[in-house]
Amino acid sequence: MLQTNFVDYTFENPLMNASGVHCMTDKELDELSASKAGAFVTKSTTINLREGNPSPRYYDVPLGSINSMGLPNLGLQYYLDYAIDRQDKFDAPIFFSIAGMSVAENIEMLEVIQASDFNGVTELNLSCPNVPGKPQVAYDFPLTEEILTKVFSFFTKPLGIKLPPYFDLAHFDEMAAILNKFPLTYVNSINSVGNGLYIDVEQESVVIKPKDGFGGIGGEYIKPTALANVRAFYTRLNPSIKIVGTGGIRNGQDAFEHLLCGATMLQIGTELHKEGPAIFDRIAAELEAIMEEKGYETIDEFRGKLKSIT
Ligand code: RRO
Repeated sequence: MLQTNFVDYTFENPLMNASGVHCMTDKELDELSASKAGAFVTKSTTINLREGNPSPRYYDVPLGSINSMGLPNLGLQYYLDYAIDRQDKFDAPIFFSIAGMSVAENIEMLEVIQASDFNGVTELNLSCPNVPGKPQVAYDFPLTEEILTKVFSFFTKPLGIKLPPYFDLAHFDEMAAILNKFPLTYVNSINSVGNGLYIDVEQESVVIKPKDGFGGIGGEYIKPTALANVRAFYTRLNPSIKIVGTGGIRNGQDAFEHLLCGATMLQIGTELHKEGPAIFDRIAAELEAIMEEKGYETIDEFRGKLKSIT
């Protein structure tokens, strides 16, 4: 049984798309809602429609993916209309991702969401690595605290934040201390590992056009970093702040590992892009088989219970 309690709702299973994959249009979003996924999240949006970076801007490779999409999206009103129209028809809460190009743009979008009838969960993306000239916000710790202070001065609906990967225990400590000051619903770790470079040796060339080939890395490459970030925040954050685990989930075992590290919901990007929404049937079945073999009836029996070597 994969049922998962989160934001006062029992999801059929913890599986979702990661924002950016299969969630740009109403057609893609409807396909996710019709899939086995327990929930889904919309493409990170800005106030106005954006074309994003020039193509090719997403490239699948054997061990993962590299992308520099550049935040293409159909604009705040498109996704808000979609979510408000669908929220009464779907049972599960809808996750709504925003990624403003400035603090002011994020605040403006959150004011619109706060005043709207939207009753789902908002995911504030502070970790887009791909807009030229715009550093990943959550690598700037004082700025992150300033944004959250502004946000929670008025925003009262459930809110999670999407973080970039961190690579140093001091950074986990410092970021967790900031996040613990706020009534966050969840922390989503991790976004793609920013600004990697993949090379086509035959062509002696990069594989994506924007930023001379630099882009966010996803998939198998990043699972150990994702697991470390999930574990680090699970062991440092107030228990009221849940963890959404994202990064390198390709099969039931990867999902099990994220849950063992403490994740409540699980998001899949690269492998969803490779396989399409049928992936959720496969991973749900594989996770259930692992649980059955281990004698677990519910996820709560093992969530977060990763053992140390004593
Ligand atoms: O659109 C993108 O280029 C993008 C975003 Br907003 C993000 O948060 N993470 C990513 O890998 N790509």
